[in-house]
Amino acid sequence: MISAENPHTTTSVPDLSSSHDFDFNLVDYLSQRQAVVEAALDASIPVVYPEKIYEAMRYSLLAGGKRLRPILCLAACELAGGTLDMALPTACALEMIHTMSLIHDDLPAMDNDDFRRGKPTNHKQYGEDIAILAGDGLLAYAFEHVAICTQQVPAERLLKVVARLGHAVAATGLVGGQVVDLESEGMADVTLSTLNFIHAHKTGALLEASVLSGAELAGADQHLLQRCSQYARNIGLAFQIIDDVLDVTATREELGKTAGKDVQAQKATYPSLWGIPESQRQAQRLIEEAKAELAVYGEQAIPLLALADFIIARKS
Ligand code: GRG
Repeated sequence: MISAENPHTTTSVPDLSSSHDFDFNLVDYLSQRQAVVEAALDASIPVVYPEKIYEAMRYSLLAGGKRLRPILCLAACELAGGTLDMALPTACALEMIHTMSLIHDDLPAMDNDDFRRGKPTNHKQYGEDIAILAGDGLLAYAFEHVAICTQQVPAERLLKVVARLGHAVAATGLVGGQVVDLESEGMADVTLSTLNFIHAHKTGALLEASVLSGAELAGADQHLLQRCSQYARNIGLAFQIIDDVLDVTATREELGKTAGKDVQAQKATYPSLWGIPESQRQAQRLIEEAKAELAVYGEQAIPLLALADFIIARKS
């Protein structure tokens, strides 16, 4: 859970409580929503035989993290007039998918990282064989969880959400982004359009699916889905720009993972193309545009507006 007061956290929340025009406390909102998500995730995967694989799945799933994807999903569902209960299984599934992508990303065959969310990576703890299977187990279970546990949502809406999640994970999403990322490593001439492709798929696709699935579960109309999509694309890109900046400026303790990894792996990043000040300006512009998309919905949109601010103010 992220909380400035929680000494076990690997992340910290900047004080945004007074930086917003509305009577809305983001720190309180985040810690309440994180508590809801943590409890649901904890309950979602009990440990049964063969215990080792369930423990490995839970090891990474319950290791903290900002829980941004589930929180975006819940907030979008509420914006569209739905309830938390309608979206909670999908919110958990998004975190399962995100966590499995981190487990596989950290493998020696990919980014080869030793630390994640302030702990040894899954393969360091359980070995590569179990880490691969823990990722596979989380991915498959995410879809089962949405299909079995979602209630009060018509089946045709649920089907759309399942298809959307699949699209975000497949070669049309995370997998495609990861492939181009791996191919681009060490190349000196990575263009802005390739960098945008990598991150729109590797990072943006799941963030967009988080917002859109939440809205879709509540039966959002095309107009709202369109605005949510533009909001999510903007925050997704801004999120990655800030991720790249933090890789240069933050410490391992703040990040909960190895810092300076992009330079070490000779990866093209937004700061390497633009420098840090311009990267921050671009991220700020994207966030302002994201907020403008949803500001028309007034008070209902306040949590999503504040979450957009959080994306650039975060320190981890
Ligand atoms: C999805 C089938 C399948 C395979 C995975 C490895 C891979 C293919 C894709 C890589 C995806 C990846 C790791 C993208 C990086 C996304 C990103 C910016 C992660 C950091 O997210 P935060 O900051 O992390 O939200 P926390 O720990 O807070 O949840």
